[in-house]
Amino acid sequence: MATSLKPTETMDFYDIAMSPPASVNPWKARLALNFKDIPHKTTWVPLPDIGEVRQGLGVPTCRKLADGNDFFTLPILVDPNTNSKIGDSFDIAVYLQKTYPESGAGDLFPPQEIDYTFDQDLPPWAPPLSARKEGEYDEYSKFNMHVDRAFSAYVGLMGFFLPFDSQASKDELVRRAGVKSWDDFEIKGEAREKMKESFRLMLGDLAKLFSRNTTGPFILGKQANYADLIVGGWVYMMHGTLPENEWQEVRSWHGGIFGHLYDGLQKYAEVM
Ligand SMILES: N[C@@H](CCC(=O)N[C@@H](CS)C(=O)NCC(=O)O)C(=O)O
Repeated sequence: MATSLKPTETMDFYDIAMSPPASVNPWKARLALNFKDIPHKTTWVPLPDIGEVRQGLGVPTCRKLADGNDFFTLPILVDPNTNSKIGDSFDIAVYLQKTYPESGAGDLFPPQEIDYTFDQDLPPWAPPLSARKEGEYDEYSKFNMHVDRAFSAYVGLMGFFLPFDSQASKDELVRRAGVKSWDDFEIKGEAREKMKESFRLMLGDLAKLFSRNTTGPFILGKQANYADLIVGGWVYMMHGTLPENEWQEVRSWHGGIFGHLYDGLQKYAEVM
């Protein structure tokens, strides 16, 4: 049932405990919540506890590990106004748009052609992306998948700097990756510079989408939509992880497109 009004009761939003928040899919959802002006409160879940929390809430998984087992992920949104629980960032954006169409800054999914593609496979260690059925906002869903693939190829530049709240979270990722210690995640020296250059080139391709409309900072100009928030999730992850000098470098690439996107989305980035 769609209501045109802003919801009255505060929603519960679950994100992975990090300071600053630096998890890409929760960032996409947070930007969408603020875009739709939704009152919400964040519960910070330590990475090793995500499975217990997700199962406790009774939210089915939306992603599988490479071996076919369930992968317990965040974000989750619980909306007491409609008794709904949603456990995928794309579904959260669709839910907010359909349930509260008139709330906040407008339509998250205006019809548009978003013709960016990135067709390389995911890195071998990455769990497959969530599969989606076609039928709803397909142009955006496809874009989400291509953007996730593109950035996942370079997430190695960020992983070592994830600002986890606890050693236990780091230990869990070390265990999963089968490496000896957290330090093994660091990519440095020449290998880092090479990867950064390739990352810059990938971003150059994506930047083309943002330079079609020169009134910026968003794809369609001054008004953001969910495609900007998808890229925004990654930009906020970069900001939360990359060393300051590298963040400044990335901000300045391609005429500052990604720096302007970060600044333009600040009004939807409040952490509640
Ligand atoms: N398709 C899901 C994917 C969610 C996802 O992969 N979340 C990651 C963080 S960005 C996660 O919770 N990882 C938990 C872990 O690695 O243990 C969505 O968009 O919400």
